[in-house]
Amino acid sequence: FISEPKTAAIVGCPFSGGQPRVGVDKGPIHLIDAGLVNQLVTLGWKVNFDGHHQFEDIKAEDDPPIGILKNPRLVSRVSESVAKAVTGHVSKGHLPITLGGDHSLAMGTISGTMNIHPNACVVWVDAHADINTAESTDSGIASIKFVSAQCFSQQPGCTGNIHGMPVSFLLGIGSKFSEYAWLKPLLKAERLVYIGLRDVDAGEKRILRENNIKAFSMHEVDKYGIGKVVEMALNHVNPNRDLPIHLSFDVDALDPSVAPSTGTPVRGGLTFREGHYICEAISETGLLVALDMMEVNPALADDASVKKTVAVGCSLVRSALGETLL
Ligand code: B3U
Ligand code: MN
Ligand code: MN
Repeated sequence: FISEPKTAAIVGCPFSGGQPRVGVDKGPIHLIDAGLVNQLVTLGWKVNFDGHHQFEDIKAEDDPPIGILKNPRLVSRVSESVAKAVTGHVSKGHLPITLGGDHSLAMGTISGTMNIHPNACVVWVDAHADINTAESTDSGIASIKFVSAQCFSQQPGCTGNIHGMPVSFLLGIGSKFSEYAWLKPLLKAERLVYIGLRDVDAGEKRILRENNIKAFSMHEVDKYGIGKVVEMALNHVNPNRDLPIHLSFDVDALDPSVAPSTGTPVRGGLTFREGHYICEAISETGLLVALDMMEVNPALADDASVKKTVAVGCSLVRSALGETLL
């Protein structure tokens, strides 16, 4: 699906409106400053990057919550513009690499991919399922208190943050909002698979069950090993290994010891190698058409932790683009 010469297009998205913590908008800047473009060139890719997206013209004049949704218009317009950019790159046979920014951006990236490849499958690597609806987003409060003390103390009421919801919007489940009319629910539940889950709200678990969505939590990673998990995941969404793959990687899927600088770290995550293995195995299929690297927040944790997180973000992207294949 990628034309020769192999070309990657960096979509830098300094955006934080889908969640409450400042700093995640600086993620893409740090990933680029760490030398990502040259690293990919060294791997033999042509790389197009003409600066980070400026969402200036999109700034919502006045953006009060719609029901429980926070920054609903801003998130919608930013994702819509990201969708256009991604569609443009994919239509040329280029591989868009979207650097977040918070994970609400995936409404844009996945819509953008599916506009060109409606049969694409999505591999969502994350500690979280990001599948809350406007109705279910409340269901996290009780568990957050215990699971993530940090989240609770910083943000009483971690609800209505759209970075916890992009998957439900892409699937077309839950309430519809006229502000999101551009977003066509092109994603089918059977073309979606998760790896790395370990902090899933009660309402989200119900949604996963009711929609028969395949998910490999950390429990399955422990039980089967990452090699088997990725094989089973691909067998589910891409049984004949002939469909394009969109990989949406939330850096918080990794253990906080590996990627500490992120908004909602959850202990017990993927090791450095497990994270890379996922990227390598998908690279090996030759079916990757779009990649997201999300939720790197350089404002959280000390300098050494930031460096570590940014470096691992770059390294995962390189693996997805074939670095470790001999
Ligand atoms: N499930 C919670 C918490 C969360 C989701 N994604 C992140 N945190 N990074 C929510 O807000 O929906
Ligand atoms: Mn996420
Ligand atoms: Mn997450």
